[in-house]
Formats: sequence, C-alpha cells, structure tokens
Amino acid sequence: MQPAYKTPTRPAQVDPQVRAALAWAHGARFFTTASKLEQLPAHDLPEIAFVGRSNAGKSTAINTLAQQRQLAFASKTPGRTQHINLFLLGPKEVPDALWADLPGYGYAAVERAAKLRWQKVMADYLAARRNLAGVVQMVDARHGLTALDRQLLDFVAPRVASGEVKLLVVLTKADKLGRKQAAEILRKTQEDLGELATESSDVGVVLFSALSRHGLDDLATCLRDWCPPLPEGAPIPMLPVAGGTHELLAHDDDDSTVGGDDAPAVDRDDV
Ligand SMILES: Nc1nc2c(ncn2[C@@H]2O[C@H](COP(=O)(O)OP(=O)(O)O)[C@@H](O)[C@H]2O)c(=O)[nH]1
Ligand SMILES: [Mg+2]
Repeated sequence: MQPAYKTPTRPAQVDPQVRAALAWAHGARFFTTASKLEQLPAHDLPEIAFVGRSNAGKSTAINTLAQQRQLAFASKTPGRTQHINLFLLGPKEVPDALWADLPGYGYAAVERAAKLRWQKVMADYLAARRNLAGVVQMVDARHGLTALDRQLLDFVAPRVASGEVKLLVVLTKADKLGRKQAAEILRKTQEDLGELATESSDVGVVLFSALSRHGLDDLATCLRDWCPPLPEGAPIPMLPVAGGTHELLAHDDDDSTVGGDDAPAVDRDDV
C-alpha cells in the first residue's frame, strides 16, 4: 500500500511563523516533576497540558516536537510511578510558557486504587489548574476518541466551552492509515468534538505522524499561537520556581527489571 504520509519535501522557504514555532518547541527543557498537585509551582505563564491514553504516542510526539530523543521519558515498567513533568519554553532567562506532560491513562495492569487516585489528580488539574491555556490530547488515529478519552475531556469541557482552555486532538500514528481512512477518522473526530464547540471555544483536530513528521508544523504552530511571545517591554510575569520536589527528582530504577531490551517503551507514568 502507498503510504499516505510521506516525509514532506521542505520548500526552500519555510514559513517564518512555522520556523519560529519549531524553534520555540526545540527549546523545551525539563523543569520539574510532581506527584501531587500541591507540588506544582504557581506561575503566570501559559501552560499546555499533554494528555493521552497509554501507548497513544504522547512521549514520541513530545520528543518529536522538541527534536529531542529523551525529553519525555519512556520506561519499560508502566504504572510504577505517576508524575506530572513540567517543561519550560522560551528564552532561558524569561521563559514564556510551560508544557505539562500528564500521566498516560487506561493502562490495564495498574491497580484500581492507583487509577482512581490519578483520575482525581488529572480531574483536579484539568478543572482547576491556573493558567491552563490549552490541552493537547493524543489519540491513536486507528481508534479515534475512546470512552476513556471522552471521560477525560469531560473534566475540562466547561473550560473548553467557555474558551478559557483551548483543545487540540492529535490523531497520532497517521502513517499507519491510508489516505481515505485518515480522512475518515479526521472527519469523525471533528464530528465527535462538535458538542464541545461553542462560539467562544477553540477546538481543533490534526493528523500527526512522528515517523513522517506529517502534521508537525501545524502542531507546533498551534501550540505557539496559544502562547504568544511576550511583547517587548512587557512586565515580566511571575515565573515558576521549582521547590519542595527534590525527593521526587531521585530517579526510579525502573528500567532494570521488567522486560528485555526489546520490550516496547512505555511511559513510566501510565495509569
Ligand atoms: N508508526 C508510528 N508509531 C508510533 C508513532 N508515535 C509513536 N509510535 C509508537 O507507539 C508506541 C507508543 O509510543 P509512546 O510515545 O511511548 O506512547 P505513550 O505511552 O503515549 O507515551 C511506541 O512503540 C512508538 O514507537 C508514529 O507516529 N508512528
Ligand atoms: Mg509516554
């Protein structure tokens, strides 16, 4: 079968807006990690949350966006620990946005109590996190939005409907679909999201492939649009300060025991 998404040949002149957005994403760097909402630092910058079912391709998409192989962690022992990882974007001294990588959900082997605890953390985060500018939900293009994905969207739906929080559903692994299938799932997902759309809302869907980089320009541009650079001379907003999480920064030895080297990479933080 002809692959639906070939690596696009780059035009000699890349749209400067796209180039700026890709450069911004490339500057993403790890900031801090938290296992409780109270440990997330307060700040006045826009924050973008990345959510998705376990194995949807969230880590791969974040790493592709940032053009860094290991920015979003993967490990072979899913469900062992669950963290929200924060990344800083923008100039070193005056960052202009944060990305929050939330734990993957729907991993079957996680015990019920841990699942419920994390459902609550995510619900609280999505419903109440200050400065949440947008949510990027990674969804496997072969499956489309599942019941669990919709449940998660319910947590943030009122803020999306009011326009306070923007939403982009990223249909991942588009390289696995033919052109017709891809068009069909795109249409279906847009239809599914129709109920969230209001006059004030900003809800989008994009087909994406980390393999072919299809959709990468659109994804980066959309995220950058959600967090425009600070105008020159603007007062510096309150920046986040990492603190109180030092005990969480000790790395789990979670790559050592389960699965061989060929085991598929799975988030350390799936729930
Ligand atoms: N073909 C293809 N595979 C992908 C793509 N993105 C991720 N994958 C694969 O899907 C699996 C899960 O990806 P991962 O990023 O770890 O998912 P996460 O659990 O959502 O963080 C891995 O085996 C990836 O190599 C993609 O765009 N195309
Ligand atoms: Mg992951």
